[in-house]
Amino acid sequence: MTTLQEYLKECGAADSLSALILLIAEQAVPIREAFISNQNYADSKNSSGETQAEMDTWSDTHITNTLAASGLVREVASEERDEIVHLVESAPYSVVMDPLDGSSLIKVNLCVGTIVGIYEGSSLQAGKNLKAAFYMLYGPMTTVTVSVGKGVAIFALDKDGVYKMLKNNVRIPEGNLYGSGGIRTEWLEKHAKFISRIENEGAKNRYSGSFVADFHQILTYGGVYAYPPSEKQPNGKLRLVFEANPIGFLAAQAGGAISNGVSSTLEIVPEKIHQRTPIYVGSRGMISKIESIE
Ligand code: AHM
Ligand code: MG
Repeated sequence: MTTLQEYLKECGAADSLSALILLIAEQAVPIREAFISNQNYADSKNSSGETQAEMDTWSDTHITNTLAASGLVREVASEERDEIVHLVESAPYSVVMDPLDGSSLIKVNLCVGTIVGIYEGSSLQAGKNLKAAFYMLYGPMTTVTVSVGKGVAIFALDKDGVYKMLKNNVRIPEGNLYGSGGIRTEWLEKHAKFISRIENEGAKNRYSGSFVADFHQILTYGGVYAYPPSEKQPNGKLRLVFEANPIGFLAAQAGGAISNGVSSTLEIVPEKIHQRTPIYVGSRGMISKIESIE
């Protein structure tokens, strides 16, 4: 069975890029081990004003320290830090990350994950410029879903600590699942129309509260994950740099798409690190439908 390391080589990824992906993916082991002693919320808030879970800060510190020691990274932009962390100025890569996505689900032992994007050069670039994007999922298995611009592949960590391929050439089927964040009574008309249209066409609701896990379901079965805008949050809840861009890159590489409801978020050059964006990500048909509604 092809290992993650072999796959990256087959894709023609630069050795330094492969080394960086493997290094971050290996951190799934200590992150998993840390869940048991970091079950609670911390007394701190992140830059978006959300209360941090102990695992948010633990994973952020752990991965950032690992990247600092690697010598491969110029900048780290993390959902859990106000500012970009500057490491080695001459290093080739910048890492953007949500160190622990879905952290409200830790207490209930549902699936959460780590989302990562890697750019050459600086961290504030359009998502279409990503050199690699991947996420680790801490579910019944520990998996990595990865793209270096040559499609998408999924790997599972075995008992010897090696990622072995589960699936190559992943394509998002059109599918019929949807998961939408926000509160129904606060949805704007366009989003409400979209959801009622797809429900009338037979779409079934599945939403866990972990973007990365919900996206993985959409990647597998097809459909759409949405976190829409509202009057109170005109740009929705999720962040362009750490969440939309890496996941959108993977969706596009799997034949799907990501949109803010009007156009692709992969084209947007971020103006600030914690910029939010409405998100619709999934199969192409679903994204065309939301974009076609006035
Ligand atoms: P997090 O990065 O702090 O975990 O927040 C983002 C999460 C997403 O994983 C998830 O889809 C969404 O927020 C859930 O929000 P809500 O509880 O409003 O549905
Ligand atoms: Mg998140």
